Amino acid sequence: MSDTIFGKIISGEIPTDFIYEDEHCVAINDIHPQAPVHVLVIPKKPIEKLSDAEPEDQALLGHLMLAAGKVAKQLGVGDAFRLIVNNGSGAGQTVFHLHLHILAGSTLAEARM
Ligand code: DGP
Repeated sequence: MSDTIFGKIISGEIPTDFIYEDEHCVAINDIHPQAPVHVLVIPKKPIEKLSDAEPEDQALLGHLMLAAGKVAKQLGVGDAFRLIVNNGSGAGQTVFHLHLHILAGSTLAEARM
């Protein structure tokens, strides 16, 4: 598992409520929400950033998108949400364990992501 905060969350070293979990990923509420719904979908495999993903990760990347759709449905925002991946510090990535941001809710237009 990665040495990042997300690696520690996934391993259970830092106890965190998972709002979704399956064999390949977890979803947690973002600690600094930028919209009424702001959830992170995090693969259990510790890929640092999207541009480090390899062809062998193709199925996992698809899985993350499908999981995001399921989580959005579970949260009641299945018809109106935005997915964001910050890739690299120049794009605002701060935790170097790949994750998808799901943003939704009434103030989505104001989200700063
Ligand atoms: P990014 O900038 O794309 O790397 O997004 C990292 C996000 O992770 C940021 O929106 C804040 C969130 N975050 C950082 N540390 C924690 C934590 O310990 N718990 C939770 N739930 N979220 C965190």
